[in-house]
Order: sequence, then structure tokens, then C-alpha cells
Amino acid sequence: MDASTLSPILGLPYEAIQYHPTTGSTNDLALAWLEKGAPDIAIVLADLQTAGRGRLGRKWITRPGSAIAASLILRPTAEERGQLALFSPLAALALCEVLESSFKLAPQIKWPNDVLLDERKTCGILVEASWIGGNLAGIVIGIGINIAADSVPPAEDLLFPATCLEAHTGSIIERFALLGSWLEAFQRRRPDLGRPEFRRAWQNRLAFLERGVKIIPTGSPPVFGTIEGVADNGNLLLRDQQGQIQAFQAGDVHLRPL
Ligand code: BT5
Repeated sequence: MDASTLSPILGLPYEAIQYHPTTGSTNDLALAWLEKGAPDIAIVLADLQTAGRGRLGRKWITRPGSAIAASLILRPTAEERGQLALFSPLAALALCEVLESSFKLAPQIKWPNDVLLDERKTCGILVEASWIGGNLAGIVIGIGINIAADSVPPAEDLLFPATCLEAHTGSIIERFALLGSWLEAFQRRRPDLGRPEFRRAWQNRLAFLERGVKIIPTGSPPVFGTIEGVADNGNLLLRDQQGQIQAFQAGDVHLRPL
């Protein structure tokens, strides 16, 4: 695979694509490329990651030939800069829309941004920003999607149950074509960032809505409650056991269904 073969599949000029058979983390390569002047909507892909990252220092496992590991570089507009926290749910929403329209699946988004099928994780997203002298140079949206059975790590490596797309479609998925569809859906949805229709589309797919969950803020005792939805700014709204609505920001909490 190379950038010129991927160019028509992804709908991007080949100068905006880097493909690596093996790398540590595509997010690292994308952050480096961003600092060297990569354009808005440039992408780094790898077949195998040896040091894939999750959030809060966790690991993401990408096995060769069976998954998507990609990092999309964005240079947010002035308006988008006020809504950076919404880019990861935007990426999740775009994937849900592709899975619904192309494969008739019913994916859900585990707040803030994991994509689940039958309550098992099939996609993880890690957004990182690059700041130069106090100014935002851009952001990188890292997305890992489990496609074929080999991509699913053994249960002992997981904090939450995992699955892959082909376990639910029953047919083989062309992974680069799927990535192209995701890019298209992402760009179609991008102008909706922060608008009411974006929040509605996200909330309509929210996993564990109106169900009991445990929220574990880093360094604080867990909070039990029922998921009420998401706020316009992306915070999770939880009705606690006293009936009060509490808002949680992504990044410093874990969510577990009861
Ligand atoms: C995430 O973190 O889910 C973000 C994953 C982002 C991965 C992409 S791949 C391309 C780009 N380059 C990178 O280096 N990263 C991005 P988090 O919510 O913290 O979940 C991490 C947890 O998911 C781990 O602790 C495991 O329990 C679990 N996990 C690891 N690999 C998995 C996999 N392939 N499928 C499902 N779960 C996995």
C-alpha cells in the first residue's frame, strides 16, 4: 500500500497521505508532520503500531492486516477553536453514520467517544493538540477501528469488552474504503460542530442512556447515577442518587455501566 494507491480511495491528494507499514504511534507522526506544516485534512496511516496510545497513558493495540490505525490532522478555524472537545465525538458520530448507512449496524457512542457494537468497543479515538508558543498549531484525531477478528485483543488486555466490525457484518470489509467513507462523513458533519443538530445526533446514539452507570473521576470517589444526556459543550449529564444533575468533563473521568 502507498499514498498514490490510497489517494483515490481516501479522496485526498497523495501529498496529504502518509502510509507506514509499521510505526510506534500514528499520532506521534501526525503531530510531527503538523509542526512541519501539514495541511488541514492530512492523514497518517499504519498497518501495525508498536506503541499505540489510548487516553490517560493507556495502550491501544493495533495488529497488522486487521485494523485501521489512522491520525487525521486538522487546522481548526477560529470558530472551531472554541469547541475542540467536540472533535472526538464528531469523529465517533461520523463512524456511526457510516456503519449505519453502509452496513445497517446500530452502533452506539460510549461517552465521550468510544464506538460500541452490542456494548463492545470496536473503535477508540484519541485527540491531541499541538501548541506552538501558546498558539494552537492544530489537532490530531487518532482513530483505531477493529475490522477483522485478529484485531480484537485478548480479554486480559482490556478494561472494557471489545469486538470487531466483521463479527457484526458477517462479511469482509475493505478497511481503506471504510476509512475513505469515514473521512467523507467527518467532513460532511464538521460544519455542524457545536450546533443543536450535532448534540442531538450524538445523544441519539449515546450508549447507556437513562441507565445506571458509575462515573469514576480521577482521584475522587465514584458517583452513581443515571445518564441524562450530553450538554452542548460535550459534558456528560448524570442524574445522581440525590436527583441532582451533575456535569462531567471528558478527559478526567471513566464511565462504567452498572
Ligand atoms: C482509546 O483510548 O480508546 C483511544 C485509542 C486511540 C487509538 C488510535 S490508533 C491511531 C492513533 N495512534 C495512536 O497511538 N492512538 C490512536 P482509551 O479510551 O484510553 O482506551 C484504551 C483501552 O482500550 C486500553 O486500556 C484497553 O483496555 C482497550 N484497548 C486497547 N486496544 C484495543 C483494541 N484494539 N480494541 C478494543 N479495546 C482496546
